[in-house]
Amino acid sequence: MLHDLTATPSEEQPPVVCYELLHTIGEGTFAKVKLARHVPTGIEVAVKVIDRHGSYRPYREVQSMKSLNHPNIVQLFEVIDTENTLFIIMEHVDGGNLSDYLRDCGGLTEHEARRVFRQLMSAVHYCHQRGIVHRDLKPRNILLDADRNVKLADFGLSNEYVGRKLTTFCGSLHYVAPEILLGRSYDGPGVDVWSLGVILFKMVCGRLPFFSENWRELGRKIIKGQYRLPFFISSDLAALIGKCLTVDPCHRGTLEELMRHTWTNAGQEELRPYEEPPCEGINPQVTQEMRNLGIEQEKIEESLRENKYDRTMATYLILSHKAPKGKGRTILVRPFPGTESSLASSHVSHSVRPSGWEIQEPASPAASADWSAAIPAPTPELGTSAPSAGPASGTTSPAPQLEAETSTAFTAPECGATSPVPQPESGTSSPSPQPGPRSTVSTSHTSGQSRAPERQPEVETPTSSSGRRRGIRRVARAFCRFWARHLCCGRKNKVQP
Ligand code: 24R
Repeated sequence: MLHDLTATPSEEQPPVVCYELLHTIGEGTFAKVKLARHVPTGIEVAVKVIDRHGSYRPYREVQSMKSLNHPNIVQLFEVIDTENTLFIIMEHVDGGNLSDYLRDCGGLTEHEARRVFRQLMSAVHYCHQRGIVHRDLKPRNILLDADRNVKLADFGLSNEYVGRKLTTFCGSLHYVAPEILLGRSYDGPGVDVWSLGVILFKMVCGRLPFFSENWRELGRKIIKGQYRLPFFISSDLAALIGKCLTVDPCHRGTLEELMRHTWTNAGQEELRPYEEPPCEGINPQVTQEMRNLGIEQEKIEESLRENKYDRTMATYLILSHKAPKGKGRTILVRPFPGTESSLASSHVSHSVRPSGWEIQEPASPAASADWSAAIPAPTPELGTSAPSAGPASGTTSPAPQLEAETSTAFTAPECGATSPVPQPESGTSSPSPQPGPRSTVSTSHTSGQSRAPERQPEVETPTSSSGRRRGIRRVARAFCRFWARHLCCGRKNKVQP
């Protein structure tokens, strides 16, 4: 049980039981996340339990989340600070995380990936608009609700970046931008864009763009921006990935450019920045429910007006967040004191909308289709392979590197950061994209679009049996499309989108 520790318990006033802690749903280096039940309402929440004496800086996470209110970002409800432990009470997202989802389904079609990526870009752009950089974007921190809508979580490594260069060496190695590995000071948004590129690559290719069993080799590949695209990737997607995975942060795509990109908006309305709904004041239906729970109106108004994130505000937000689907309701909540300076807008309004409200597209038919016809896997292409970012080519690829997902986030002190990955050899420059039997597409060092070179079929084998079958079927379908394009229309060496 988690009691309201702000109230001083006494004989007459026993501690108020706020949350019934259930089981652990996530465990990290500095924290664990438990499923809990909000006792007054019976609604499930997630409680992040942080040991205050670790090297971790918990208040940055709280400060970031207090200025965020977006349908694709996990909502903060309450902060309970004790002598040894910080409890962060948040929205519980019941569909698990993207990493597990990709493990089970062996990768997404471009259509499915587009839906996820659009929601993710909307959430990250919203953070950047409020002067916040996440710095630990990876599938494990991207949660999915029951409708497979994105809920961005874990702002434990986030920071404010407005008007300054950051120097903290942090992130998860396979998703970290080259400039961080090089120990250079960096702009916030650019490192999130790089991580988005790695995530997008992993969603569609079923493996990481940069991988090696050896950290030194891995660091070298990231710093050189050397990765290999599978043949079935469309040229628009290849171009978008290239914009993200551009080694030089000055030439890397911006989030606005990604949101306007052809691939992002194929078959969709152009993705626009999320706009906070107009503030409509405190919701009377919710305050009525709270009065029924014995909470006075004045207490509710004071808690919301002062952005207290206490038990009263939590009850309001929890009831609002789990509102029945339908017309949204809004309250006005001022940003956490001291964040005004870095906030793009002066208000954070807690609009009440069904989860995943902002970009809700019908789940793609492929997502639920049962591809019952087992299509034989294509014969793995033989031949030498250029140094690759993934497993050796010419052989059946081993399972995508899922264990790489669990590489722990690391962070070094703000100044005097030391890089755990050795510096790259001096004088090496990444080769320009070289079409050939096994193409290696390096990232362009300019913002120019690298043409996706001719690509040969390769077999990607997801781990779980059903995921493996789906993954093989997906590659087989792409293989058939590939040859159909080349056999029927006779166009050589031109990869059609
Ligand atoms: C549901 C699951 C797992 N984690 C969460 N939820 N809902 C969270 C919210 C969450 C909020 S902050 C946070 C996690 C976090 N995690 O900072 C879940 C649902 N199913 N299974 C799991 C069905 C970090 C890190 N990213 C610390 C804990 C380890 C992961």
